[in-house]
Amino acid sequence: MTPLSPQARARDLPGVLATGWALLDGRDAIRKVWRFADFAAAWGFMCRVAPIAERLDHHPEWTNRYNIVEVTLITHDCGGLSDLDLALAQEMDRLAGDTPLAAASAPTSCEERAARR
Ligand code: H2B
Repeated sequence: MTPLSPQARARDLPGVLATGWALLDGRDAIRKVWRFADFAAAWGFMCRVAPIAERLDHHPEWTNRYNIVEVTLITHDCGGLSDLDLALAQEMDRLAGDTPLAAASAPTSCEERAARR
């Protein structure tokens, strides 16, 4: 896999960043944190992403903590961003729909859950 060319980077990256993906410091990668309604919604999202990652043969670095899914996309084979990261980012955005983003990766607390009941 070849890294994103400067031309592709200038053409394609801004649109991805506009949806809430952010470039990391010190690593040519993008990161996004979603805050789902609950664990089932977070896990369901990950289950829907998994076969797409397999089809692309491109796999996210991700963690789940209760309702939070934190994702970093990078192409390990080239040590930075490639077209595959942008393709996977778009698929993940499509599957996440209007799920809100989280500034930090703290899950919903007991208090917040209680307040919803
Ligand atoms: N995923 C990511 N994010 N980067 C890669 O370079 C990568 C991958 N390489 N998934 C694939 C698997 C490679 O290891 C296999 C052998 O095709």
